[in-house]
Amino acid sequence: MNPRPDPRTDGPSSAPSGAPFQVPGWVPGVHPAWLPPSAMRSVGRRRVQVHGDGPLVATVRAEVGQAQAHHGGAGDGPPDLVLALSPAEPPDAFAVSRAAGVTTVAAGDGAGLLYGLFHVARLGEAAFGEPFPPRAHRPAYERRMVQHWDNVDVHPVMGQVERGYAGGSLFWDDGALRADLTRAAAYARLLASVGINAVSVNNVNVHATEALLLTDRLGDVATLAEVFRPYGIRVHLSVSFAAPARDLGTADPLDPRVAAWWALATDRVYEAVPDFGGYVVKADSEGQPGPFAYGRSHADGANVLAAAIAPHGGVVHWRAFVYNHRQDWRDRGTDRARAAHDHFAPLDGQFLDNVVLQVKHGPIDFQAREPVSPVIAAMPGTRVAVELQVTQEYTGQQRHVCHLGPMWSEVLGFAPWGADGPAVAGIADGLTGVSNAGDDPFWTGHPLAQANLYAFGRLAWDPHLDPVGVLDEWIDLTFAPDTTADPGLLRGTLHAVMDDSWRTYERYTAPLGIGFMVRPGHHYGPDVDGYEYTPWGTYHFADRDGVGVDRSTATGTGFAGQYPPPWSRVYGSPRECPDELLLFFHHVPYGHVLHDGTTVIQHIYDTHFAGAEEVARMRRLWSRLPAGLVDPAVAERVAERLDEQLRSAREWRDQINTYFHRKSGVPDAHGRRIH
Ligand code: GCW
Repeated sequence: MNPRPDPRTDGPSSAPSGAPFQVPGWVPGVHPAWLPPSAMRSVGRRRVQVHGDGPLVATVRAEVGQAQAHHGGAGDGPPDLVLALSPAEPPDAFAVSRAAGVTTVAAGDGAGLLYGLFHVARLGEAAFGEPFPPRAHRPAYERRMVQHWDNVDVHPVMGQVERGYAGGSLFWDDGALRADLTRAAAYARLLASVGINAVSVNNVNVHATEALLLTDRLGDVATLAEVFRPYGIRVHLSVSFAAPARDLGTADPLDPRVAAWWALATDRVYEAVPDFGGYVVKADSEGQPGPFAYGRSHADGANVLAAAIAPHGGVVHWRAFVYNHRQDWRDRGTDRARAAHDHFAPLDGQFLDNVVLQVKHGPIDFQAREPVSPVIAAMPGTRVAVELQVTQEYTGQQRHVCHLGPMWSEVLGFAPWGADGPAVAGIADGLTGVSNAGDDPFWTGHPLAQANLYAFGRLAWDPHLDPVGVLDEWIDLTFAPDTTADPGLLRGTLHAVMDDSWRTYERYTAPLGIGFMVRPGHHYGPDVDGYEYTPWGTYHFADRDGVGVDRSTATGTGFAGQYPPPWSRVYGSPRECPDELLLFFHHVPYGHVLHDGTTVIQHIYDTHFAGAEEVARMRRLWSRLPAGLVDPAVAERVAERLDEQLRSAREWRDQINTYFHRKSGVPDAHGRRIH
């Protein structure tokens, strides 16, 4: 083994004082998520050698030391596990092998060594069994990013964390950086253990106080960077496109004074945070300022920031979530789904190399069912990151179990040019996920929602992973089933409750891809017409004859034509369109027959009865877990949330069924109770 310096992370040291790095401890009263002491047991029981230098290697040493202190190590003698830097591996990557009783992790740099260590933890005892040849592990994407919609000040409507369902922010508390960042440090460790290497620490809606992070409050950003650095995570900042206007009275991206302003501001950022990751920008979107105010394009807008940050090696995540949120509901020609493609596809090739266009996975807004955004396939000359919403704004707000791994895996596996062409996973340059974590004792409100954060990280590392396998990893680490009285029952119950929970959620909420039907504002619970006559562009157009949005090219808004073939044809035809997206693409009569032979109206009734029943079953299964099989605090929190999920699922069922029964006058073929 030939240890070499760690080029990517040999920058600011993790321990400026020279004190050895301390692994963040378990915080009393806080659930350890997927890294309880037992998760590191296979490592901690063994003799381990760590070779190499650099801040992240120091973190690996500290992790090994802590695990051994906890599990007794294995005394003197030849090593069972060798973790070493190796010039043969690229940055972030590692290879793991086992021969002659020694398991070896050879990593390209300190980050790779850290990921290799957590990989061994995931393997558990299997890492120390039969010999196996080197297996290479390389992340699919250079940047695997979690974004926070955390406000510094408590926002009068959105609170401390916009769309946060897990208590307060891990970073900010009522206007100030938290004095105690112990939880943030433990969070960094959790994220790194699944391969996350970038985090943005404030909301994309940048309000007055948050705008100061870029300038007057850089010290706060530097402090957070110190917390994340030992785990190889770079800090990014959401900034306001209008930031220069405070000094210059303009933010026109083509004004040289504006370019100079960004260059100077960015130099100062890097003085404070030498490994700063970059900017995240929501421009011309839902009231945020942007280049349109100056008659400039989004390429002009993104490039002025990108040029300022390029010399420092930073990136700009520029969001494609640009649409008219003040449209007239009477105007059937305007289609929100079209907006991102209309705005961005013509700009392909015009963005600087360090701009990453960040595209929500669907064309509308993180609904439980949407087609994959056509923007992803339309920008071959642009770096694109797919944005996923780990926080469950539209998927039950962490009161409902809704395991999102299977949905994300479908998105990542979608092949825009048909089965012979590449899939989203291969087209994208990165994944970003809006975090679901906060200062709640379970991190995510619903303890089972931890699995969504886990799955996001794992899919950002390898988008081809099987979501059921990922859930098993999470179960093994979090619950250590093998140490319980009935491993099969525990694992089986978790799978039964979680595996299909996204489809269950879909069944009892808005039908056949139509989306929304949520209560306006907070977006929890049903309200079929809640958004129907609003300016937000999210309509279902139900009348006595039928429901759905005609987005075909032949007779509708033409959105289906934004896809390449075969999807432009498939989505454009009510006959070929997949059932689950029928109402997203077509307005059809209630009697329209789906591929499975049922009518649309009967499908609505059937799925809503079935979805609510499925939740009742989930709740029953959970209540049958014998006491002691899971931590009582977890058992109780999950039980409470399942009670609420059942109440809410029945509310959804009854409102949706009643609404469509009254509209259509068509009775349920099975004569079930509709109100
Ligand atoms: O889903 C919507 C949310 C907004 C959010 C916006 C966005 C941060 O309702 O709260 O704002 O998307 O993604 O910018």
